Formats: sequence, C-alpha cells, structure tokens
Amino acid sequence: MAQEREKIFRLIETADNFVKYAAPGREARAEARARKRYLKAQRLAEQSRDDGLVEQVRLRLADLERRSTLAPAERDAGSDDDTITSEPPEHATARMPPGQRIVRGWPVLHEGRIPRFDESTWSFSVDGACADAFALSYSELQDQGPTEMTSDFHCVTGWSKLDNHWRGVQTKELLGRAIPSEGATHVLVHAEQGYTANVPLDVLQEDESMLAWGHNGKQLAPKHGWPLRLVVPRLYGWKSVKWVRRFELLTADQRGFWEIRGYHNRADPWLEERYSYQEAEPA
Ligand SMILES: Nc1nc2c(c(=O)[nH]1)N[C@H]1C(S)=C(S)[C@@H](COP(=O)(O)O)O[C@H]1N2
Ligand SMILES: [Mo]
Repeated sequence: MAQEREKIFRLIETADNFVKYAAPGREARAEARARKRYLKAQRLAEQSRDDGLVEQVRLRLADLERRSTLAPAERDAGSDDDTITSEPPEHATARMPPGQRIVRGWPVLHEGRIPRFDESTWSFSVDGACADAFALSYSELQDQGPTEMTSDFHCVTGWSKLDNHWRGVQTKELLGRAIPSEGATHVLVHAEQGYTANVPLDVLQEDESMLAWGHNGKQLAPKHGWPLRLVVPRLYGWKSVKWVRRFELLTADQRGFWEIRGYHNRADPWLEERYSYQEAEPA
C-alpha cells in the first residue's frame, strides 16, 4: 500500500517536473506529456482507493487547466540557465543535503504569472494569533532593514544554489514586532495569487530566515520574487515564497499549496523530507 502510493506519487512528480522544466516554446507539449501521466496516476489512485492521492491529482489537473489559459509570456517560468552540474566544489560538499546537485545559473520556478507591483496599493501584513497585528507600506518595510545574510538554497526537484547573498529584513524582527500569542506555532505565508506555504514559527525565528528584496548585490529580479520574497534556507525551496504579502500566525498547523499537493509538511532537506507519504513513517 505504502509502496503503491510511492509509485503513484513518483509518476505525479515526473509529470510535475515536465511542467516545471518545460523548455521555452515547448510548454504545450510538456503540459500534454504531464497530463497523460496525471491521468494515469488518477486511474491508479482510484483503483487503489487512495482518496488523498486522487485529490492531489485532481488539484494538479485543475492547475494545468488554469495554466493553459495563460499566454506564454505571462508564465515566464522555466529558466534561463538551469543545467544541473555534477559535483559541488570541494569546500562545499558538507553543505550539500543528500540527493542534491549544484545548479549553474538560477532556475525560475513558480505557479501562475509574475505579479505586477503597484507600490501605492502594496502592503505587507502580519496578523492572526498575535497581540499587535500590523501592515507596512513598501518603504516602511525597507526602513526595517537592511540586514544581509549568505545562505544556501535547496529545491526539492534536486538542485541547490549555494552562497546566496540576501539583503532584506530578518523575519524574527517582524514577528517580534507583532508579539505572537502564546499558542502560536506556525505561520501561513501568503503570496500574490493565492500561493501559500506553512512554516513553523520557530524556523522563522532563526537568524537565517529573511524577507528579501536584494540578491548578490543587486535588486532581486521580479521573476525571483521582487518586491519581497521569503528566504528559509533550512527548508526546501517551495517554502521560500516569492511575492509575499502576508504572514498569518496560526495556533495549529495548516498545509500550504504544495503541502496539500503531496509534498512534505516539514520539508527538511537534511532529512530528505520530500513527500507527504513519508510523513507516516516513524521518525
Ligand atoms: N509565490 C510563489 N512562490 C514560490 C513558488 C511559487 O510557485 N509561487 N515556487 C516555489 C518553488 S517550488 C521554488 S523551488 C522556489 C524557486 O525560486 P526561484 O524561482 O527564485 O528559483 O520558489 C518557491 N516560491
Ligand atoms: Mo521547488
């Protein structure tokens, strides 16, 4: 049973990757290949009466439908130069989590389109389980920084990008200002267009967790999350939400976009917490 789930999810993952890494101009073809595999996964999941997987596939087929209505220029995912190279530089091998490879360049991965930024209506808010909910304009937010921090980035699809020099504000500063309630345990991070990811509060209170607007000495590119992206080096990359607008403090955990679609709720790359079917296994 567990093995069957794993097999089916692998099929889903292969299809996910066709979509994520479609070559420019070949998106439609990649989506057709993905759809075929999703449909096969759907059949298998139905046969094994696995309602969780059936739902995960249903969500993806709906994602694919929505995606096919975007003009190619609006998607702008895929990447400039995302060749996965072989080995990390010798000094960095200890910094590579299991099953990861160094990437050259910087892949661009997201659902939906790159949002337009309108500073006059934009705000970042912290609310939910806290004593002092607040909202900041973009300039007020930038007045909180800048802090600079270098960290590594690990994507669940297998690439890692080391030595990112981020410029922004530490999330512990912003959370501290909101004064989390005693029972607050998690943050649901909300982005433009409904993308979300859940992150344990204690992870966002670590020094390395930041909201960033600069990368390696330059303004962060819109495709990488400008005007504001979360950086959580401790967890797989899908938790590093681009185009962040809101931190919602929670007193109980709540799964985000990819966590609902079969990726691991916790997502520690050092433990290879990639998929939700691993969650049932004893620690
Ligand atoms: N808003 C938003 N943030 C997102 C995503 C997304 O689809 N939407 N994708 C995530 C995933 S899966 C990864 S690996 C990283 C990729 O960041 P990059 O495109 O800057 O490399 O962004 C994460 N943040
Ligand atoms: Mo990712």
